[in-house]
Amino acid sequence: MIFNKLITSLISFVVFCSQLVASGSITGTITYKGKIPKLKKFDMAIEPVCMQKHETDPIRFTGRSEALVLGDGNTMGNIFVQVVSGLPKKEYSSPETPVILDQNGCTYSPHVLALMVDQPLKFLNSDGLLHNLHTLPEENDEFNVTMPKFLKETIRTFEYAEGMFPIKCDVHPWMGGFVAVLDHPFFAVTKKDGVYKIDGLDPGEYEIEFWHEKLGTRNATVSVKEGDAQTLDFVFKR
Ligand SMILES: [Cu+2]
Repeated sequence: MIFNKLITSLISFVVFCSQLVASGSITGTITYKGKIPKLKKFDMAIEPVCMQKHETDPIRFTGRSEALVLGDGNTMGNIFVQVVSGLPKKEYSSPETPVILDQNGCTYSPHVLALMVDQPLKFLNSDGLLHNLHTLPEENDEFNVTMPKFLKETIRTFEYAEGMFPIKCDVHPWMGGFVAVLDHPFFAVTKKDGVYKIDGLDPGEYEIEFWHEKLGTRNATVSVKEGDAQTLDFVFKR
């Protein structure tokens, strides 16, 4: 009897606690509206290994296709979504799990990535070719690392929060990508389906920024209630 009561109180306590911390989320799909620019082809002739990797995926040859990756219904990939205001002022710990950037088929996979301050960024060299990793940040230290064909991976971290900056390979002029460093975990990068989700948000009013490498940034505000899953779709118009 006492045991049952104890269990009941324990359950109510757990439910009470979970309500206290019920966080909200923002999710949505990003789509493109406008003229689709003509895609220019990469010329990878100097690297037959990479050309072969793209034989079955000719779209990946197209230089601008990385800048405009569209899925069914013109959903947009490579959109960086982040909360830019409304967050409580506090320090967030960085994950120890590395973010992976693979040099594969002489392209960066992913083309756009975001990670937290001090979170490891692990660069892989699946191509087994000579690449180099050259970042062009403004706040963080620039690095220019040679990745010889025998070097399978190398790890770097970033000291300061910073918006999107380019990374490029000086060996293959078409290879380029973008990296952003954040001091909070409320961000996402879309894949081809254009879907993003940011969760773990306290109730509040947030400003969300959508970034695209050519179209720049757009902002929207959204109000999140306790335990709420808010939908915020966005259309990039050109
Ligand atoms: Cu390269």
